[in-house]
Amino acid sequence: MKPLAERLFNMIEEQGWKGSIVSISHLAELRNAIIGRYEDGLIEKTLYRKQLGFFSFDPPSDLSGANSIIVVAIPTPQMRIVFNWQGNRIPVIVPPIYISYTPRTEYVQALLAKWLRHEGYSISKPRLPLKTLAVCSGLAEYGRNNICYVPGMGSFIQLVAVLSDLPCDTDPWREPKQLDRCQTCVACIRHCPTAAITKDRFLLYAERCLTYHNESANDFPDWINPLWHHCLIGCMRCQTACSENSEVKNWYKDRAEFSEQETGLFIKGVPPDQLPDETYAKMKSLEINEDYRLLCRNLSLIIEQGRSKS
Ligand code: B12
Ligand code: SF4
Ligand code: SF4
Repeated sequence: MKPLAERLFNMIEEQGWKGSIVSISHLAELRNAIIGRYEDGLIEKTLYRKQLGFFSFDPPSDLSGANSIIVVAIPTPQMRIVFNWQGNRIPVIVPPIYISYTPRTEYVQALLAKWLRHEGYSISKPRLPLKTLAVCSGLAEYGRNNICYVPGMGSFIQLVAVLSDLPCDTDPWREPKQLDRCQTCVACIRHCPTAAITKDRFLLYAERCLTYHNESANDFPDWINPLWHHCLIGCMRCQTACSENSEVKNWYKDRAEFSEQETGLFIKGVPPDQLPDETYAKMKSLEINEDYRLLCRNLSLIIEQGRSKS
């Protein structure tokens, strides 16, 4: 009989995913990678509070004898949604992971829980920095854009983790590693509209990242040029510019099309409960975690750009 961890990773690979397992003793290093940098003043205060404050680096209280952290990368395409407006069909991209983010996480965690339960083990759901975990577990490597890449999947992945009492016999933990390709490349620096990626340090200036701002309901700072927005949410510039993504960068799933009338309702910001039933159902079926009003605002910006170009 093959060792348990090997059988677990066979099951993960049968799903088309890739995974790794490290000892739970590395919670301290994960803490230091984030909180250490924050305490050294390298992470901006507001961004830390809003985006990173939810992490927990303590052993789980709902799982005694936790031994390991399992991390999985799931290949995830971009989604394309078509909006009809003033006689034009306008395809708008939703970057990988935004659509069905929570159901995908829950599905992966439930499958791991079921498989492990059958073998006599349990899981707990962590709140950990998943890129640091994926890279230090050997599953992924960092690009200069601070996004992580898995061989054969590029950066078009969603990361999911669980804590488990499954023993971790071989521990592949390592120091963070950068893609070799970055040694001779600066494409993401050149294509990043906001100068969030720089040569002066590896750590992203995340407070400048367009995604940080268009995921927020706050007004945009003055220095953001509205023409920079090109996705319904988030930004794809540093991922599509990257040669490491050449195999996946044209991977889209067409998800929905909204008529001229429906698009008009979104642009006006008509509240979800006042949308026609069919439009509401279509919008809900997208399973985008983000706030509806925020998506309407971002869509208006993209449509407005089309107008200013024509
Ligand atoms: C907070 C957050 C954000 C914030 C802040 C991003 C940031 N860089 O911190 C904002 C809103 C800006 C954001 C944006 C995006 N995000 Co986000 N985000 C997260 C979240 C919740 C935490 C990320 C985190 O740990 N940040 C803290 C910083 C300090 O860690 P870090 O970025 O890994 O930085 C490390 C390196 O810089 C390293 N380092 C420092 N110096 C050096 C030097 C060398 C040589 C090396 C090798 C390393 C190294 O040390 C740091 C700590 O380990 C995770 C989900 C999760 N639970 O982990 C998703 C997550 C990271 N996001 C994700 C995605 C997809 C995105 C976007 C691509 C969305 C989009 N635009 O479409 C962008 C990418 C922007 C970018 N270039 O990073 C995915 C990443 C998938 C992937 N392929 O990597 C995640 C993992 C969600 C998921 N479940 O899959 N995100
Ligand atoms: S674009 Fe170039 S520098 Fe940036 S992550 Fe990709 S390979 Fe590295
Ligand atoms: S997601 Fe966009 S704004 Fe953020 S680092 Fe990448 S290119 Fe720059």
